[in-house]
Amino acid sequence: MLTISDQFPLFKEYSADKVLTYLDSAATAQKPLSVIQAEEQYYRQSNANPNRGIYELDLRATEIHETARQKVANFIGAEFPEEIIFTQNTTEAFNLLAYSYGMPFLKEGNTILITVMEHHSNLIPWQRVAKATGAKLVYLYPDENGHFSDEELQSKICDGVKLVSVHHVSNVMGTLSPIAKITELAHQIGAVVALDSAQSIPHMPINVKELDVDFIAFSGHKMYGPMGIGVLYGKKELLEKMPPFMSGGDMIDFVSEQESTYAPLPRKFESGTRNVGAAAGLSAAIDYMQDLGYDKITAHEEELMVYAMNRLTKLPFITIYGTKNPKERFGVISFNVNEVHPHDTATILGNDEVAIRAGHHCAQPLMRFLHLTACCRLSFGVYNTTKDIDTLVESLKTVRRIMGFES
Ligand code: C6P
Repeated sequence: MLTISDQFPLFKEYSADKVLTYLDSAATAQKPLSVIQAEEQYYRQSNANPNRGIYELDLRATEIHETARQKVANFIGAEFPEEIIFTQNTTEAFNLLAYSYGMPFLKEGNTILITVMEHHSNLIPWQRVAKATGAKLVYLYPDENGHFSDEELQSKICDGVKLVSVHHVSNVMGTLSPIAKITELAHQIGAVVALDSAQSIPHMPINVKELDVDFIAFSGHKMYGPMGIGVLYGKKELLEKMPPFMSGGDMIDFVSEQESTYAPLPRKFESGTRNVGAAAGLSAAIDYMQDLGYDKITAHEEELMVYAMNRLTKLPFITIYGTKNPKERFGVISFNVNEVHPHDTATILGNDEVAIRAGHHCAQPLMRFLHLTACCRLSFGVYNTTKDIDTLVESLKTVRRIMGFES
């Protein structure tokens, strides 16, 4: 088991007299010192508007931005750095995809296929594309454990489907989607596949070649990097034929009064001043994860998941949503304290300095599918230990007591 919380300044600096039990890393991860320092160092030593000036400082800023792009490309096994488009976050990545691929290339008679487990950022943009183009938005439904049957996949990934956009790991159920089967079936019928890796990249290695997906989206802030930077990876031949999303400065080649031509990849999709400080932080986050090694990260998180499931399933007043097999869950456990509103649970835990999330988790169709209005969710990062789970369990017992139950 890793014990590395001292590499994360927030745990020391949060309070002089309180100990934080942070179990909300699926919302955003805490940052190691090296990430904080990389962003600070950029602003102290290299801050300029990249791709504009031809003086030393500007060349430094441009180099930091492009080095980060190359680092992301290597990290996820992309062939070309220009296949990496920097966005603000996963949400912007999906909007880019919806506006630059969905709007121009989909039409009436086409189907967009997603799952009922998607985060709203991989759902609302497709609703808008469907409304604007006349394409149909169709859903894959899982069983109660979050698994999709072969029959469901085979019957829905059929003629007419042009785009399949699915989660890699669900932010509520914690389960892995059957992405190999999905890409195999989708590519057989010429559909493109987009993968939401926001909740997988903090926990498992991602290789775009092995996954054979056409697009991948993720956020820097969930993988120990800063807020304000995310990634859309796309296969070069697809990105090349897509029109720009946002337009304005830096994404152009030649501009006349009525017409413009656009810059080559990746700048066609990166208009306006870029977040170079966040790119520096993201580079440092990738270094941090690589130094730690995914082998250690996955072993640590598996141990935590086994421990947490074991302790939680022994509490008679807890209902867990989705599979109880810890080997099938990554990073998150969604649950409720029986007969207690999830916001009451989260508030009482918060009073004990135990930070979890309660609500619909930006997945309202999934909540309805599970016959819930809301639930609690705990989620792990590399800094959590079994002690955090023990603290949570004690605090859950307090919830029951305060709400007037004996156990
Ligand atoms: N989920 C959670 O607490 P952004 O906000 O753009 O960085 O990430 C959006 C997003 C997309 N897909 C998945 C699977 C996600 O979990 C998230 C973010 C956070 O579950 C905040 S709502």
